[in-house]
Amino acid sequence: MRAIKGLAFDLDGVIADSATLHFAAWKRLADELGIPFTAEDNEALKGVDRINSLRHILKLGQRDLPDDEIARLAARKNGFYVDAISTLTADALLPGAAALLDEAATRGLRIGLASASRNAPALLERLGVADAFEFIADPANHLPKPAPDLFLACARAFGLPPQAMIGFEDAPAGIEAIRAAGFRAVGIGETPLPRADIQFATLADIDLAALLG
Ligand code: B16
Ligand code: MG
Repeated sequence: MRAIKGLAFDLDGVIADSATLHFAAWKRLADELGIPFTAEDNEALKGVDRINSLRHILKLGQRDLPDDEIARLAARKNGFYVDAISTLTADALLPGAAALLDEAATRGLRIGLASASRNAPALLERLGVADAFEFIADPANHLPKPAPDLFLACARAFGLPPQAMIGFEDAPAGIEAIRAAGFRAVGIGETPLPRADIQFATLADIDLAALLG
């Protein structure tokens, strides 16, 4: 087996405790539109990019809207979300995130971010971990998950083959993206991710030496 030399992390639900903030922002928009939207409905949106998330909610409400109205609503949701993250601090890091990033850096691993969120750079700054990431894949320039593109961009940036990379994800769409990229897929969170190679409840449960071995 080829040695692992690089890690690519999802952000919301893996590094940052921000998935609940995305849900709250979508819920507020759905309420305004009179579309019933539950935490269970929200599971299908995890890791899904902004416009496709909104299209999913509109489908739940059997609404068909013109593209300019969809763009306006997506911007409105983003305003709610940007407000919500504007006051976050390192307290919003998920358990084990800071320690794992530190240990990975100490071991000389390359560290990239493969998030669908266009707010990722701002959120990393708020969390105080922006400097831990050598590369941030830009979702504006890549196909959304479950396409492998965001993860492959990390491998390419590091000049590493997919077999030398591990991806970390909390969402089914993200696990599919990691698999399609040819990385090893580590699932994070309590919700079962049967397509992951291995799953941990949080990053704090990972023994990095064992995972690399
Ligand atoms: P934005 P991840 C994803 O981030 C979130 O899981 C998903 O809920 C969100 O819709 C998507 O980012 C887009 O975020 O609206 O901020 O561009 O999990 O891929 O880090
Ligand atoms: Mg996620």
